[in-house]
Amino acid sequence: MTFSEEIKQHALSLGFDACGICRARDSGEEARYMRWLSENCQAGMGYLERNVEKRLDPRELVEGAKSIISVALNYYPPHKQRGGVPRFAYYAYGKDYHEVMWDKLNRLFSFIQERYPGTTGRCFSDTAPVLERFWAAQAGIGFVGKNTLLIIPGKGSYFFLGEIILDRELDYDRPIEENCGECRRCLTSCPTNAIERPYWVNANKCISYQTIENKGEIAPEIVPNLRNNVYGCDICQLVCPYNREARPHDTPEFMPSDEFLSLDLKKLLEMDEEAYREVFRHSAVKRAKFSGLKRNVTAISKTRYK
Ligand code: B12
Ligand code: SF4
Ligand code: SF4
Repeated sequence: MTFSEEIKQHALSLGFDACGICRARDSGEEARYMRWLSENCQAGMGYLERNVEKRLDPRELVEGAKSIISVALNYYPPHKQRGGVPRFAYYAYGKDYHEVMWDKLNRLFSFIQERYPGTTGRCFSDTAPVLERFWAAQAGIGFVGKNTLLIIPGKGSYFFLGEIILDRELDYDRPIEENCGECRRCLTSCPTNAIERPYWVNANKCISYQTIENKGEIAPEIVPNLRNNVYGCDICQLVCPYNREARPHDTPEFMPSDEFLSLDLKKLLEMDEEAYREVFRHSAVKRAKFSGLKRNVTAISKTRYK
């Protein structure tokens, strides 16, 4: 077995669902990325405008970078909220994925360093300027869908992505041939037309941006179209035919608590800061802060989907 195969095998033994490897190089994505910025699709996420050279070329981010090991971790929940209650996106059901990914990535990196002392590199999962979906596609894990999500054929798109960028040459995988074909379901189902064209999400219009990242008021034209989404949005994944093949994860940290699953509009409207801290103690929902969640609850309570 080659060292690259050993790395992939170890990644799976740590609970990752997919692992692929590609060369660290210039992504060649400059034109597309700069156009996305020039159309102001990043909305208020100013960090996407910074460190652009590093985002476009991982060798600018990690000194001596030669390879990118890309991994995916399933978060499709085995138990879901019941219908009719304010919806939290599936990715936010359990413990904050940054912590879970970080722990697993570091364990994979320790394995590599034990086998090859002197190897240097860094682990990432949504923590740095890295085009994570692009590299996952280059590493052959899946393909980028028209909703811009990384889709793994036979498994769907409910996966977190992470990388180890390191200074060793490895054996490289190839991108896969699959693509969305004629399907446009995500484009026609997005309630706010945030997927303005295939492979193009304008964050200003995206419910996920408005309910998680936006620190001000939710844009008034978005409020009537929030549906029941109180934190994040999964609509462009729920309608995707590839997600018919999604299977529940078995990562204990992502299991939702009974308290979380019992939340309804009344409980959310009445929730005080102490209860919020208790229910969402280790959760990614903390990102919106108590005031952000309250803002979202108030907004959806005014729509016809309550
Ligand atoms: C900013 C951001 C957002 C923004 C903007 C989303 C967007 N589509 O760009 C907002 C807040 C809206 C958002 C929402 C969500 N996000 Co987000 N987000 C990010 C973040 C931090 C950066 C993404 C980015 O650089 N966007 C800029 C655009 C231009 O780049 P891009 O979409 O990656 O596309 C590039 C390549 O894919 C490339 N490309 C590659 N192949 C192909 C093929 C063709 C034909 C074309 C045209 C293009 C193309 O084009 C782009 C380069 O110019 C990443 C983490 C990271 N560092 O990558 C997480 C990340 C993308 N998000 C993630 C998740 C889970 C979500 C949500 C599902 C959460 C939710 N349920 O609410 C939604 C999904 C909404 C959606 N349809 O994208 C996951 C996605 C996992 C996956 N399977 O793809 C990531 C990777 C975090 C992680 N580590 O797991 N997100
Ligand atoms: S996450 Fe929701 S609002 Fe954003 S692009 Fe997908 S369907 Fe549209
Ligand atoms: S819904 Fe259709 S077009 Fe959209 S990502 Fe899935 S397969 Fe591609």
